[in-house]
Parts: sequence; structure tokens; C-alpha cells
Amino acid sequence: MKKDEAIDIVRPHLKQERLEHTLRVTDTAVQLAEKYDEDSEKIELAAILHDYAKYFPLEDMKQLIKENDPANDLLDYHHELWHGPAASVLVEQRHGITDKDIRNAIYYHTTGRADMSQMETILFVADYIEPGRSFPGVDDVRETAQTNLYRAAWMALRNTIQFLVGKHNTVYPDTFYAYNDLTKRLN
Ligand code: DGI
Ligand code: FE
Ligand code: FE
Ligand code: FE
Repeated sequence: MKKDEAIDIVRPHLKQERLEHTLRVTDTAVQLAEKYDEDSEKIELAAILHDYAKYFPLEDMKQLIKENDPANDLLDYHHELWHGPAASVLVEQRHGITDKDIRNAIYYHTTGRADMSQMETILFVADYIEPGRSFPGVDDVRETAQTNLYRAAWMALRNTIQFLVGKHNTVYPDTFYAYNDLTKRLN
């Protein structure tokens, strides 16, 4: 699938600001793919499609997850976590994208997981550092991403966990697993 075709798929489902975020994530992810010698065409598609389901009705996301992924416990956690897994189902069902690398990058872009592939890690980091983001500490993560992709992912996970704990929110287990895995891998 070509870039423009993918953009046409998501455009009707995204607000203007979210489409702009998506395009910045795409540019950032492709830059990282080139730097780290990853498949930039696959990353580009994954990035364009990553927030496809962001504004889908909660019931629709629930349904997509239940039908295709009955074993997971995502539905017991914050609904913000549903749009990646839901999008990974939609791209296959509606648009015939069966590529597992692309679908996993979309699926795990919010939570992360243990043993993330380089492609998953690039999308995860690009979503966090795209130039429109202004999280506390994001500049450190941006700088680190230029030299150490996995350390940048670890920093983003650490910041997100601290943010969620600070708000007394739950943290989805895969986010902890991703953090723990990288903590071990980086030491
Ligand atoms: O969709 P985006 O806004 O581009 O970004 P995203 O898909 O990474 O969503 C991140 C939001 O999800 C972030 O504001 C924190 C929230 N969130 C809620 N629970 C969890 C969580 N993020 C992670 N990683 N883990 C959680 O358990
Ligand atoms: Fe997202
Ligand atoms: Fe993210
Ligand atoms: Fe995003």
C-alpha cells in the first residue's frame, strides 16, 4: 500500500490536529528507520495507521478486541489503551494488511511490551518524541533517540509510568514488562 492510500484511509477518522500528529509521527519514524537501518516502508505504513481507531466509539473498539483477541485483559484497563489493538484488527479486516510487523507495531504503540522488535520500538518512540509533543523530559528522550533507540524507549516508559502512578492511575502490565525488559537489556 502506498503512503497516500494509507493517509486517505485514516483522514476521515481523525481530527485535523490528530492527522497532523500522525504525519509528524510518520516523519519521525521514517527518520529513525533510516538511522537504525529498519524497513522504512513498513514503518511508514504503521505510523500512518497507528491512531486510526483513536476516535472510534468505545463499543466498537471493545467489539473488535473481543472478537479478535479474546484472551487479553485490555478491556479491564483504561480505554485509552484500546485504539492500537483495535486499529491492528481494522487494518487487516478492512484493508487487507496482514503483515505482522506492521500490525504489531500498531498494536503495541501505546503500551509497549517485553521484547519489542526494533520496528515496534521505533513507532513507540516516534509517537512519544514527535516534534508536537511537550511532555516533561521529552527533549532528553529526543536527544537519546538519536544515539540509543532502546534507551529512548526505556526513558519514555519510565516517564509514562511515573506520570500514571503520579495520577494514581493503573498501569497496564505490558507497560511494566516493557520497562523491566529494557532495564535488564540496557544494563
Ligand atoms: O494516541 P496518542 O495520544 O498519540 O498516544 P498513545 O497511544 O501513546 O496514548 C498514550 C496515552 O495513554 C498516555 O497519555 C497515557 C495513557 N495511558 C493510560 N494507561 C496507560 C497509558 N499508557 C501506557 N503506556 N500504559 C498504560 O497503562
Ligand atoms: Fe495512539
Ligand atoms: Fe505512545
Ligand atoms: Fe499517536
